[in-house]
Amino acid sequence: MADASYFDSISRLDGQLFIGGAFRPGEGSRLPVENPATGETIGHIAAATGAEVDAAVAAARAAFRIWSRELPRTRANALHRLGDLIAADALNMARIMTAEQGKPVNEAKGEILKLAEACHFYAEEATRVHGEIVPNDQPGFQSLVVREPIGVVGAITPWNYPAELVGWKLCASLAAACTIVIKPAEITPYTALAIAEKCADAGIPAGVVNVLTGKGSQVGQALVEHPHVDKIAFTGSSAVGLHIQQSCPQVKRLSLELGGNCPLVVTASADVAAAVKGAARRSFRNCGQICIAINRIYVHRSVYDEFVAQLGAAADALSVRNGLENAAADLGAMASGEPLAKTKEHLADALEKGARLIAGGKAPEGAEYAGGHFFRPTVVADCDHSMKVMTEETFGPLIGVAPFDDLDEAVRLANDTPYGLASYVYARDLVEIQTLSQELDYGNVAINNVDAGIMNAPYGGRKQSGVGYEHGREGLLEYFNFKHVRLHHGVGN
Ligand code: TAP
Repeated sequence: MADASYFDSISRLDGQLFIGGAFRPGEGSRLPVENPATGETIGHIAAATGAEVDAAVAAARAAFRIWSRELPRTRANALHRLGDLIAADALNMARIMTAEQGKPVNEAKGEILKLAEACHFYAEEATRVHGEIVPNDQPGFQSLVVREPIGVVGAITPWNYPAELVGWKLCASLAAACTIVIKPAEITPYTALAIAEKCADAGIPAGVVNVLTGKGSQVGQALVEHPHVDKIAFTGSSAVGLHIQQSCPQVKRLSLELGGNCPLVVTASADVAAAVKGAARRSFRNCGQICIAINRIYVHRSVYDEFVAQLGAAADALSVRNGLENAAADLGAMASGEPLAKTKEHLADALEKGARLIAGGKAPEGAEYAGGHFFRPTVVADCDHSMKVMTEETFGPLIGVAPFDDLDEAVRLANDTPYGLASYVYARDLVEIQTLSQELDYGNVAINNVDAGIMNAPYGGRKQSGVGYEHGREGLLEYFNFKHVRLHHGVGN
């Protein structure tokens, strides 16, 4: 039985909003939050009202005047304190996350510790925001390019990585001297509220960080439309991202980190065992509810049968358990009935169109699974692009596999999608590696590994996978305006 102290944290945060440096009970209606492994209601969030949205934005705007004048080192120190506090409470925060999201506690703890790392990374970056001096054509002039924080950021985040996807926006905002109003996903609000608690404990000044709970179509949309929100940093589906872009009534900075439909190409020269290990990890971790999950795999015909058999065995070997009770399970519950239903729909579609079921294909059996959203890791082979699993984002523990005969065909199939977030390659031949890294039309290409994102390199999509970057210097620059100061000093005239 898991330690239940996380439940006290959830009770303390129940129905609370974090505005102007203090928690307060929300005045709006209550929405239930479910443990996806059991179907039990673990608490309720407040649907923030229009007045509460205004109050949070006003608090962020007032705080911006002070925060943006702080020395970079002061903001860096605050971020370091935040990172230390989060790391120190990682297990409790992980259990909060598992209770609302379903991923096993060890995996959730890994995410919390990566959030702590992000705090420290952005703390260091805060002190390294440089401008530029640009040469002028006339003597006696100097052009300075100065970076100034954008202002108030509205951050809207999904449920699959409830800590990191909030954290990247929070840390970059704080490092850049912006202030932030966060609207986490309706089904995973407590992780964001727990982060707000840590911000208060770290002494981050009142109003710099605010958290509003509620529905995206109401609270999220209110931030998008708010005249005093200067930038929207959104992570979520391409459909909602497009809606935000189209419904934003003012000219406003937007970063949109959207959906994926990520391919893996396994060539004839690949280390097949390594490719199978990578595919199993990046297809099924977090139940495939990852924007950069491998959704579809193209394997050279010469190693196809071997790869399919090994991937099926690897999928069958993974454990699916209640992630609160079994911290080290490979997969927990899916976050809600919605991605589970889509997974089943994509599976039925593939089987109907002639795909071969290799592994999984159903929920695990037994009383432990009766109330939750569970599904076995599933592999289907002999797929083609008439099937949804090969052309749409599944966002579940389902992977489609297809053979290819030459590299041109692999590139064409891999790029045959409106998405452009991440792609993967297993190959040992240098020409194959160079060709694929050049030709794959994706923001991230991982070769002989499946960790496409690291904290100090830019992470972003192209095409319908979004605009803008998180991570790295590029991610931080998303939170600045550039100002050109052209000075006529007359020296050398
Ligand atoms: P969405 O349904 O798009 O929801 C994302 C967030 O937007 C939630 O907080 C949601 O609130 C809110 N929202 C919904 N309608 C809104 C509106 N009209 N105005 C403003 N906000 C609104 O995505 P999801 O199902 O939570 O997450 C899965 C998707 O996120 C996948 O497509 C995945 O690929 C993508 N994703 C992308 C990345 C990167 S880095 N590219 C990373 C992770 C996930 P509610 O929760 O209340 O609906």
